[in-house]
Amino acid sequence: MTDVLLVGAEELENLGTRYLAAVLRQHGYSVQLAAFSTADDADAVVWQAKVTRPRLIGLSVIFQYRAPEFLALAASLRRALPKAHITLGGHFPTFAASELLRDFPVLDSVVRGEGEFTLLELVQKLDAPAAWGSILGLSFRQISKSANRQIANRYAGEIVENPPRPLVADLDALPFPARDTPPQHHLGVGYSPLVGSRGCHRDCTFCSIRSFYSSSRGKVQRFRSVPNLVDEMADLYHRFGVRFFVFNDDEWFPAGPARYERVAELEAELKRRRLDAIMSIKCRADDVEPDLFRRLLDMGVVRAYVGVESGSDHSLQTLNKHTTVAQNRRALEILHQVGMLADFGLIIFDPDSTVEDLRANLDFLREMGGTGLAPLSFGRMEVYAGTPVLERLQREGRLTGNYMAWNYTIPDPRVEMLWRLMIAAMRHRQYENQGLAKQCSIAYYELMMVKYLHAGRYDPALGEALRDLVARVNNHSLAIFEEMFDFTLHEDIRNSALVNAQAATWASRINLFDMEVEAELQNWREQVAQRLKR
Ligand code: B12
Ligand code: SF4
Repeated sequence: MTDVLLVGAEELENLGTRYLAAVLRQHGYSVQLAAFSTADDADAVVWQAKVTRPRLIGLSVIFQYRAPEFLALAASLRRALPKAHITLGGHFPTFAASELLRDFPVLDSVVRGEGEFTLLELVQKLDAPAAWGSILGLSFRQISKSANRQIANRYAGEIVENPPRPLVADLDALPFPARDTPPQHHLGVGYSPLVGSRGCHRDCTFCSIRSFYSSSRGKVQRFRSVPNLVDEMADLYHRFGVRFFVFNDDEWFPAGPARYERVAELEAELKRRRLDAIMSIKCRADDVEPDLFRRLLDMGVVRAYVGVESGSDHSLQTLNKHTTVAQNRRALEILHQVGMLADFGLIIFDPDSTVEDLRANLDFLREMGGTGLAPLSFGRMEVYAGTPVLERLQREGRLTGNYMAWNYTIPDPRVEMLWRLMIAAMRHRQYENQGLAKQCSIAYYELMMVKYLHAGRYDPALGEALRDLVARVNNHSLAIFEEMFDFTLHEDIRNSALVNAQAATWASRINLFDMEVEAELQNWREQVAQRLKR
């Protein structure tokens, strides 16, 4: 029997559940982790629950689009363990706590915001429901003892939303995330996600990070001290041989000149500890400066994901990004000059996109993607719970669906049609894990691993071949996109037979191209794997 079972996506090691587990264990509770990365994992999770018989099961719902899968899992867990307390935590439940408790009687509670100390207090007071009203950050359904185990009666219970819990003021005071199993490996290289900070100093309209943290009292963006961060890196390096640190911070830098001080301190600390490792970070375009990024590359930061978001100044304004296209262009150019892998994604469809925005985005993609220095990533803004754009579209009466999954239509029918054509033809290539774009992205990671961790086995021809292949994929996507753009502007988009026939042609051209290039990419990856094995 265990006290707590924590369930979450494990595409990368889940840091949320690992931080929660570490704090609970520090206070003497036994905790197990379970992976629920796709709906297919449900049976294994239920089995693990039956074997370990936890008193509390916590589900980590950080991705809103997966909420239905987690709720179906909660129902199966309830059937398997009628007496266990089932709670949810993470981004989506934080903003939809009352609705979820109202609509899903299998749930006992929702932990809102940062979960470590709310969950701890809940576990401590699990057998004293009368005391739950004092647990900051908790939402729960108050139910009478007789109704307690009868799901049908649970709808009757009043939903109580306790005041929020203040943010963790000192991240150094948290224990390191629990790493029960060896890290994930790719081509023999161990890699681990970690965070050096929580929160972000900006407030883009499509992002819930700001409201997630600012719904509680405290400073929204907080940093671990450099020695504390490097202690964790050194532990992973020495204990598990981790050589690749993937920073999942929303925004890796503090605002303004403070970023120089933090980088200098980290550089000194990494040197002192002699960690021969590489890193990947996420940042904003206005963080990028040549001197800073040259220094970062020297320290082992080989990849930066830059939140570029748009190639249209109008869209950058409506997204409240506080950056310009010129800054975006400059950031990517600096990264290319410095030689750091520069990944970026564009939200080319949003509730305010116009034909002019689309044109500007296509031009930007051509300029930046034609080089093949990174696979292109572009998509539509999804309206997540807790975002400023959700509030606005709600006020404007523009949303369809419900709190589980909101949807909207772009006012200009040509732009809306372009989005529909794009997703119909490019879904696999752009958005699925096995699709060419994602596979190209992984190939670039592999290139970084040989180049920086096995320099003796690196051949620049490998880099050129990958760049050429990625440029061909990018240019193919762009050529089809241009055709779609012309089609929506000049043809009768109300003629559904014509639209469907054209969509089918694009889809089959993409499939044929992808089959050929996927085989080529596979070849390239085998060569890299061979080199790493030598
Ligand atoms: C790492 C990461 C990923 C990883 C996967 C991680 C994994 N576990 O497998 C990858 C790169 C694969 C990924 C992909 C995607 N991601 Co992502 N990702 C993140 C990121 C950057 C960090 C998560 C993290 O480690 N946080 C640090 C930990 C400590 O915080 P935490 O998880 O929030 O946990 C705390 C609280 O939430 C709470 N809590 C969480 N779970 C639980 C459970 C219980 C029981 C309790 C009590 C409390 C609790 O307590 C924890 C400790 O304080 C977040 C942004 C963020 N800051 O969280 C985005 C984020 C979660 N991702 C997001 C999105 C949109 C995606 C994608 C859909 C993007 C895309 N278009 O493809 C995909 C979907 C992936 C999938 N397969 O389902 C959005 C989610 C928005 C939403 N509301 O749905 C976020 C919030 C980014 C953003 N700025 O909007 N992602
Ligand atoms: S800069 Fe990034 S993390 Fe910060 S609010 Fe904007 S999108 Fe979210």
